[in-house]
Amino acid sequence: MSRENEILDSLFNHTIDGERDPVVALTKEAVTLGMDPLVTLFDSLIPALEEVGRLFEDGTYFVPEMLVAARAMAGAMAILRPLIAETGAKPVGKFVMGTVKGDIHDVGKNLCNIMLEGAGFEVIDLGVNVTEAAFVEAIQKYQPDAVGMSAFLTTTMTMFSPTIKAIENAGLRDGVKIFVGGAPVTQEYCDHVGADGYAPNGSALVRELKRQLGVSQ
Ligand code: B12
Repeated sequence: MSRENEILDSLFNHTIDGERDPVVALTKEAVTLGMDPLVTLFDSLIPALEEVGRLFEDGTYFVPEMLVAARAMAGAMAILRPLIAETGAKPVGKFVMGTVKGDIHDVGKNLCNIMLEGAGFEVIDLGVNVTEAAFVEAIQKYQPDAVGMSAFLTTTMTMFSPTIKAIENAGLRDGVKIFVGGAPVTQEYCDHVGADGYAPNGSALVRELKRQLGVSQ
């Protein structure tokens, strides 16, 4: 087996196991050897994270395993991201993401962002404690295909409704898909607040987003 193929295999396995140091080292070696960053991303890292998402969904993996895998992938992405931007690869879509006002939980949001970026979306992360006005401004400024709101408290998921109202009042609702998520959020609550989509985890978000935007899976 060529060294290139060995690297792709090892990257796949170390990412699934959440071993950030070897993932970073192998990614650097791939770059030094002149391997195409898109091949490294699409033939090894993304399939690994998809496998992690599958292991999570079937109950083999839990949040900690998913988090370390995502962190390992983030280490590789930090190296590859600028190189991929250089190749001029066209992102499949633009996504504005934020944790709603009053809420500072960001781990689930960040995990979604990495999954979205891994799937080829450009993500604009507004951070935590994001006001209705800040969501509206970001939609005006970045003109995303979709916006995501994360909430981890039953007291802050009540911010979805006024934020969606503010987006409607600014005349921006028709041009953007709105996704809601976070630990206490359900499909019923998504329907209740009039959002377009809910997903229980990052990989399900990517799947549902691609479906709604008509991007091939
Ligand atoms: C870590 C943690 C914290 C950390 C947050 C650190 C950080 N940087 O995020 C700290 C210590 C700061 C914290 C603070 C508080 N916390 Co807290 N926290 C947690 C804990 C243990 C884990 C949350 C987490 O990160 N999970 C890991 C991620 C990966 O979770 P996940 O749900 O699987 O994420 C996926 C989905 O949610 C989805 N998703 C997430 N966002 C989005 C967005 C979209 C658009 C979509 C589609 C999907 C999506 O995809 C994610 C990735 O796959 C939870 C327990 C729990 N069961 O959730 C409590 C929990 C959320 N916290 C709780 C509470 C009460 C608080 C505090 C009020 C405590 C206090 N008295 O101060 C404060 C509130 C601070 C604030 N104003 O926000 C309660 C909430 C109760 C409730 N139902 O309202 C929980 C449930 C704990 C409990 N059992 O009581 N917390």
